[in-house]
Amino acid sequence: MNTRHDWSQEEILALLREPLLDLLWQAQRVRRAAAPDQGVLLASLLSVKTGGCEEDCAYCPQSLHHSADVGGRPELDVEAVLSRARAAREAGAQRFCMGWAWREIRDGAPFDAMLAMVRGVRDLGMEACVTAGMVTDRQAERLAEAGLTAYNHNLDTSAEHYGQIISTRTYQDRLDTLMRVRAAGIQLCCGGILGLGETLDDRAALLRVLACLDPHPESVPINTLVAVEGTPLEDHAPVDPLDLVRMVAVARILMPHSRVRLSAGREQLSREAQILCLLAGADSFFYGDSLLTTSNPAVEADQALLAAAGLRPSAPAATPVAGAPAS
Ligand code: SAM
Ligand code: DTB
Ligand code: SF4
Repeated sequence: MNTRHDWSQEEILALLREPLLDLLWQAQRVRRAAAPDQGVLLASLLSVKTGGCEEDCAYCPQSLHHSADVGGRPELDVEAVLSRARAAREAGAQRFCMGWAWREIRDGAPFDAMLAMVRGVRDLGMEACVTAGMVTDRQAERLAEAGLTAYNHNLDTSAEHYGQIISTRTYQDRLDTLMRVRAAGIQLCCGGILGLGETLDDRAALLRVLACLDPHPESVPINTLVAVEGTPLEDHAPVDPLDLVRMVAVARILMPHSRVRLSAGREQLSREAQILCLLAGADSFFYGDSLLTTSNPAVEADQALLAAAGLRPSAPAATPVAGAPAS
């Protein structure tokens, strides 16, 4: 399949505006040609360090700048995190994602603990993902040496709309971190959020930045805003699920080989809307009862969702032989 990195804003806008059934048809064709037998990647999420973040992201309940700041939960230690990772593996997750409410990684004991967590998750035979803000070149290298599979760092919206949502860092800061992560040989997990008051042009612009990265981000999380009380966006209207379906379908068409992940906001979606997203080419979702600070559909409901859609999880995490290093 011809994978492109030169999509124009007009081409992407035209796709976002296509009649829905034509768009779904195209997305499904791309999906089947690119990855005919691939199952759904189940990723579990855990907040290791919650709240008290210096950044002012308007959507986020973990920012110090908002009254919703959810600080006060103790920072988890390596053993606590690994026992949650083991439980996620038992429940069927292939990837374990760990979050820190930091503006940037700083060297020291918490970073050393992060590296131990990454090694531990990999030793369980799972993929490991970290999201912890900005990184230096050396920190990215150390994460790579620890075996980190992917680093999550979202662009969230278009460069034009970004300033309405975050003032404490720039779009370029975000892009610089993405380049450092990539240079260290770690996969990129990078996507955005619908429902931030953005226009269709902003959505197309976000997709264009992602689809013009070469290579494309290996994972593209598509979140819909969870409007948390006490954040500046608490009164934002819910996103129309069909707009999410369109966003997923266009992401699939632009980035045929990337994992497109249904992320925050899935609790607000009916079973049928989620199945439409899967038809539109989503091939991953967050799996487990909670995201970072908000809730997520129950594991049993997600097992039933996969069964109803006739889909299977992608190859389960291997149970490593005792004493053998994870590959
Ligand atoms: N502090 C790090 C950072 O911002 O990169 C990592 C954690 S941060 C919570 C991870 C991502 O969660 C954000 O980039 C954003 O896309 C998403 N997120 C946070 N709050 C959200 C909300 N209320 N609704 C939807 N997505 C949200
Ligand atoms: C991503 O794109 N979404 C996840 C994960 N990457 C880190 C986080 C969603 C957070 C939703 C709000 C919360 O639970 O605090
Ligand atoms: Fe901090 Fe990340 Fe929340 Fe922004 S999204 S306030 S950087 S935890």
